[in-house]
Amino acid sequence: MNILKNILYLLPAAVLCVGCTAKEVPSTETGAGVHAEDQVDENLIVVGVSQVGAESDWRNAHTESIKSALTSENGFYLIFEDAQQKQENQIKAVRNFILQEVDYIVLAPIVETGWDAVLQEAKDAGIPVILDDRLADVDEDLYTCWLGTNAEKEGEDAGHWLEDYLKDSGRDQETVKMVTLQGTLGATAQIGRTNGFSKVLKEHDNWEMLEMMDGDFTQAKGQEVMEELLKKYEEIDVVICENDNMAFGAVDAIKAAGRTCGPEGEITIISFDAVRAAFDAMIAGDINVAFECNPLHGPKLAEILKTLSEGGKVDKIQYMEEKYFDMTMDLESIRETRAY
Ligand code: GYE
Repeated sequence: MNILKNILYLLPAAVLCVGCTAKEVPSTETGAGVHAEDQVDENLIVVGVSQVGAESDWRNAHTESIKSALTSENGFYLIFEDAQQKQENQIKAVRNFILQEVDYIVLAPIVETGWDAVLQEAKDAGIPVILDDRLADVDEDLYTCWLGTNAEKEGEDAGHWLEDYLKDSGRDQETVKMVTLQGTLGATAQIGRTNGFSKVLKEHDNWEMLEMMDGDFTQAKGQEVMEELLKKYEEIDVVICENDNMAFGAVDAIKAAGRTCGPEGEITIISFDAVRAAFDAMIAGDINVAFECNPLHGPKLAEILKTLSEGGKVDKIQYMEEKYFDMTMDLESIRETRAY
């Protein structure tokens, strides 16, 4: 049976459904976008996804994974909005999804705070919200479930890795001076990695955290912040970079300052994500270790949406599986198996 369903969308941002039949897709959006109407197969699950931006390799892999899972062949009609790292754009996107009467909203909240009002609006409209990647600090009944990474565990694992590394190199009794390039302040991945590492830091009187600075998860900001820290502190033994892209920026800053890093250098670099370029950096001897953060959420997300649309229940919190990689492993072979 073909029933026409009205969905409102902004043409340039929408991933169009080609060759579908049925549901009508009109638009009411104001602003610069082109308004259009489209027909959507009534059987497709209409999903509005509000993505943070394109600030890192991880983020691009995450976007790709979602786009390739939520296709019309798989039973979805995807409306994808890139917020360009601005919370106000995400709030606008969610409000548009509500107007468009999508079946589900998937939100990767840039930071944890500031979502109460808009998520209440989604709830009032009867549209389930799935939080993906990062959490929102809201009442639990404002979202159906959360799929993401255990960033606190990643941070703690990094601390334990450093313990072992210093011990193996006979430096566990020395004073170790470190700095942290933090991700976007207030983002789940930042909060978790900082807190997780801090737990281990507190257990070591000889570990000295000189300063933590916001590098916004980008390579450019990571480099800028590292340049500043190198000028400020003569001795830095360890740099904790809360994602790979900031680590790449930090490596550039360290080299430009005539300093060395990696397993053979004076500064140990710890990173998170383990994207393919991080394997290159580890193989080149620039980064010591990368803690995996798996961005391939698409298939799991599709499974959650299918289950919900069939009236099934899903776990409230779902973590992605993750490992870590360092120079003691066969990085060249592992690199070949990496999907991102
Ligand atoms: O580590 C970073 C990205 O939220 C887990 O965001 C994600 C983080 C990821 O920009 O590279």
